[in-house]
Amino acid sequence: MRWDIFCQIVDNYGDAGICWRLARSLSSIHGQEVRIFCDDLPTLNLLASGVDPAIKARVELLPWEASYANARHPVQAPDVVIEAFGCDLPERYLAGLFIAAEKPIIINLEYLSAEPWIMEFHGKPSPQSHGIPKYFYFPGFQDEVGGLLLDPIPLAGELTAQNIPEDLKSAWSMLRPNAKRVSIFCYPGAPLKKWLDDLGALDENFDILLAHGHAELLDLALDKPISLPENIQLLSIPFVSQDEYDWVLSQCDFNIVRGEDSFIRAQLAGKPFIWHIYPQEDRAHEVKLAAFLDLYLENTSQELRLKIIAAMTWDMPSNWIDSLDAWSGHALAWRSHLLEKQHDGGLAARLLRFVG
Ligand code: TRH
Repeated sequence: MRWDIFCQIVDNYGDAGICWRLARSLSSIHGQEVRIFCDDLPTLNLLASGVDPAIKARVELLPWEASYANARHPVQAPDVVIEAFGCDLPERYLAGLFIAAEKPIIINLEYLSAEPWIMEFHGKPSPQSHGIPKYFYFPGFQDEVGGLLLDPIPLAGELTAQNIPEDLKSAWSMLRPNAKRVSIFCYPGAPLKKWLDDLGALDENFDILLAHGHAELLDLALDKPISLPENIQLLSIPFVSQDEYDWVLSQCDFNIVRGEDSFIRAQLAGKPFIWHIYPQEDRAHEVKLAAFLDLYLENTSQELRLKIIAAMTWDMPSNWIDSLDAWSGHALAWRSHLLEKQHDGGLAARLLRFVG
């Protein structure tokens, strides 16, 4: 089938990240013909840049305006149109669909959530005055919902440890063999300085890999170097491609992630992590985090459960780090559980069945 994915970048990288991951799964694993129309092509290209050229060549990455041409070629209406995160389709594109002989199916791809209410809303029609069929599609963890974007499923960390991506060689050459490795990709507002100070009071070495732009969060780039204890080494890494970032997650002992794509990647990496969930004004993110923790911690001991909840809500590491080994074991078990639950191929495969 032919798919058009519409991606409007609200802020950050998540919108492009999700669209790219979905497009590559549909094309390279399921043999679909996919185009992405995006209002910020450079960001999309950046995320997709590290991938095997054969995979990239299978997906057309196009500017938003390129979709207008469809108005002149209604015959070329695709089979499926995806509105990522409810973005509005361009009027001129929609006009082309109105006069197309065969109407596509429109999918409103929603934000990921672990909340149980999505089970009731997933797959429901969203009737439109123009009559083209449109449905809500909710990604999620439960069997009844739209699944998770799994591809490419990362290999276990030790298998890929030698394949250091070019962009990361310099940072990797600074890593200390006796240090725990932590990656940080979070939103402004996280109590990072206090968190690192607390880590610094522990009797262990930590190498901290700061994602692009995060040195600024610590004022490092402003020539106001913060002083940290010697057991902490801060290393900034550049913005790398999506595959390379996935690799970083699999090579660390602990990750701080955010948004929804890096959140799933941290789980597939099989490592303990803090999910710095996208903060919303009405505090809806707290409900979302609690819903995820209910699933994630279902089979853990009460002690580990309390420690992980503390860590995820930014309690200081000294209060939970003694559970890191147990958490590492849990993270691996959770990875296996996720892959088992999504053995049907996850989001891309479920979406194909849904529209098929
Ligand atoms: O960038 P984000 O904060 O995106 C967010 C979320 O999607 C959020 O739900 C949404 O409401 C908001 O955007 C508008 O976090 P996320 O989802 O983890 O996406 C980051 C993407 O960037 C992910 O695909 C990984 C990728 N990435 C790289 O490719 N290279 C890098 O160096 C880094 C740090 C990330």
